[in-house]
Amino acid sequence: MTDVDALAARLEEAARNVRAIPKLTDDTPLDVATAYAVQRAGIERRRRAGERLAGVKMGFTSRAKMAQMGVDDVIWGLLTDRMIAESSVDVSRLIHPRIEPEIAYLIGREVRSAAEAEAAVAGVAVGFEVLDSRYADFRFTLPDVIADNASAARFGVGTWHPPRDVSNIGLLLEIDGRPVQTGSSAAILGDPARALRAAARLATGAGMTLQPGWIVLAGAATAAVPLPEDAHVRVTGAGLGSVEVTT
Ligand code: OOG
Ligand code: MG
Repeated sequence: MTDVDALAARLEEAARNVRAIPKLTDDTPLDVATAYAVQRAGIERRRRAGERLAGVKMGFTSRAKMAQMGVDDVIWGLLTDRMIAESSVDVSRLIHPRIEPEIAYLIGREVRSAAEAEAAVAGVAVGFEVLDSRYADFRFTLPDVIADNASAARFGVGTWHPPRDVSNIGLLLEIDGRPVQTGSSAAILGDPARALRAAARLATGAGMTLQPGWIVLAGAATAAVPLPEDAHVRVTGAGLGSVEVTT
């Protein structure tokens, strides 16, 4: 039997030491179900250390991301309160951080099924996600990235707006005033609401429910870009305003 907790511990140590490790599948065959068990074990370790669940992130919901990372299945991971970046991110604590624009949903009440997801939304916002694969060279197989909580590291959201159609929001990622990525939320499964429903379905399938106050990141519509030191990043969503973060 695969020692899922030992694999979760390897990933946790890589993050703590700010040092990339070889991908798990280099020495341990992993199927998708076992990879999610490793992810869950990592989250349990964080909870034991006092972190609280703050939401769900979807990954590889756009072609741009699938193509960038060479992975072509939608995945999910869990967000905790310790990952929330208010206005700055300390990149010295990260291995090789990247940043990407996100569409974020605020959950207003418990979601017991995918069908309930949209009606439970209390707000929508533009956001960003800072990814930091714990694997060398940011390279992995599908089970590896699942075990690594979908590369989740930090995230932030802008001002919440009342629920609205976000199926075609123009997205702009700027670093130090230079546009580095542009896209549309339509790239996210055709409509980020599909990613939201998938998050609800995956959570219930795993014996969890989306909780009031949780945030769902629908997945990036563009490729992620390296997040350098001393950078000022702005993500703008047409009609949703901007969110800024410095490093
Ligand atoms: C995995 C995370 C993918 C997204 O929005 O597609 C993701 C990675 O790219 O390392 O967060
Ligand atoms: Mg993302």
